[in-house]
Amino acid sequence: MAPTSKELPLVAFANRLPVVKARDGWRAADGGLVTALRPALEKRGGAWVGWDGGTSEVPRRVEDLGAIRLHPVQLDRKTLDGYYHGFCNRTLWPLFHDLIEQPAFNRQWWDAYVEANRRFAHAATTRSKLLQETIRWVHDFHLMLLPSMLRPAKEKGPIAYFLHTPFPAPELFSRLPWSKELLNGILGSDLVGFHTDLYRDNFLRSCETILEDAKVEGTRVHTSDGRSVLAATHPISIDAQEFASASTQPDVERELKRLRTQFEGRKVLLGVDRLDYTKGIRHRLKAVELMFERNPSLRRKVSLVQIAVPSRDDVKEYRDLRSDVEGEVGRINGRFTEPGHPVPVHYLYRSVPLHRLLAYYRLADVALVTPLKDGMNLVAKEFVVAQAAGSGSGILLLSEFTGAAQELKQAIMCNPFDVEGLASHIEDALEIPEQQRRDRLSAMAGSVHNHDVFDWTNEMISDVEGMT
Ligand code: GDG
Repeated sequence: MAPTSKELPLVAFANRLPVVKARDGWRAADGGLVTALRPALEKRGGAWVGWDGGTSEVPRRVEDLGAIRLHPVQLDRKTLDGYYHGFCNRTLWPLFHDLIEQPAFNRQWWDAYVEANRRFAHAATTRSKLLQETIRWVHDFHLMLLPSMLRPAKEKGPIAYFLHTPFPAPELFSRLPWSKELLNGILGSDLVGFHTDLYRDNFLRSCETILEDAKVEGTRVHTSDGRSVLAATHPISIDAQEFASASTQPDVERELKRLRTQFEGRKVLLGVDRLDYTKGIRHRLKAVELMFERNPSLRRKVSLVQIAVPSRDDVKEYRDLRSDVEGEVGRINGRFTEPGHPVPVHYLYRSVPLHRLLAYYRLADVALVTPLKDGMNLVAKEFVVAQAAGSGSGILLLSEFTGAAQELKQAIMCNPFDVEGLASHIEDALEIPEQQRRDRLSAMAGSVHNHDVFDWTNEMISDVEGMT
């Protein structure tokens, strides 16, 4: 679709506002979405609508977000519990990740989800600054009803929606008692974006089988109110140039030197994940245990560093996961640590600063990116870019059930459910000749540089621009 000559301002809608309160005041939050949208928001002018995190003092602007206006949405405790902790984290998240855990269905959570989406819509329709013509871009599974709630004000410009998680097959999605409502909510958009063709096709097949009054033709859905909605594949990426340049800064080099001394004489396997059951950490640890069990010689030669960023620890499944992971780490170290030698598994239950994360990326001989299901997985992209920038030759072991596997074809692909196979893949990865490792890495880093996060933003915007 050809862009119109007039560049419309952009209003982003996401669960959270892109700011955090630091000791010395408010600043922009770290995170892929802020990085992705900031240039377009700054260039076109724009605003961000998001939950205020429970504090009423969020400023309307923060210095490092330039002219971007912040529009906080307030949610009372009960609505937040039902909407976020309940429907988002305990219903949609497991359902959209192929039922790795069982989703819970609860009508009060659903009511709270509807109410929270209404509050976002209300925030947009009552603020005079947001009443001008804009591109409205709604993000993720938290706000699936919002596009249709924004639709009545159609003079305000086109609506885009992007789903950051997978979209499940219709056979799974239709188990949700509110599957119709969610599809109709998303179909309030003009453009619906997904990471992969599979997720896009699952969405289209769901529209076809679940909605009686919608007609699917190719990648378009014709709605009963006479509109045509485009479903498109636009895989998210990272700011590759910035990651590459940050990876060789003096603070990273210093940290890397320290880590190389610490792990001298050992090959390093690396896992970096939010502590989430979708990320396959339990299966990964079992595979590492099996590897040590059947290769006693590797016990002094290989270490696993697992960074597990605390996440959703108010949900039982996440607390259980933490205790399983910590039990498994304890068991492996108890079984395989040799007196006078370092432990085989270094487990960090925390978020590390970016320069340290980059040093770990550069240190690793093999990155274990083995989710059971993952919309994209940015760690995989960050790893190959950081390694290539530091002239490394690390191997990426990548689950075939990630969106990233559709792009990073030179990774060693694995099925993380197959623990024995995964152990064999790790053993084999440690033996890959250097030239082959370098060739694989440079092809993958090249593909991330060729399609970075700004391409993603521009493609979504240029698809939706002029669609009204
Ligand atoms: C959702 C979808 C999709 C991790 N540990 C540390 C740290 N991180 C940063 C990484 C990366 C980000 O967190 C994680 O992004 P992922 O894509 O891997 O995973 P989700 O959080 O599940 O994100 C996912 C994504 O949305 C985007 O659409 O790819 O599929 O689930 O950027 O670098 N950052 C720092 N310290 C850490 O310890 N500084």
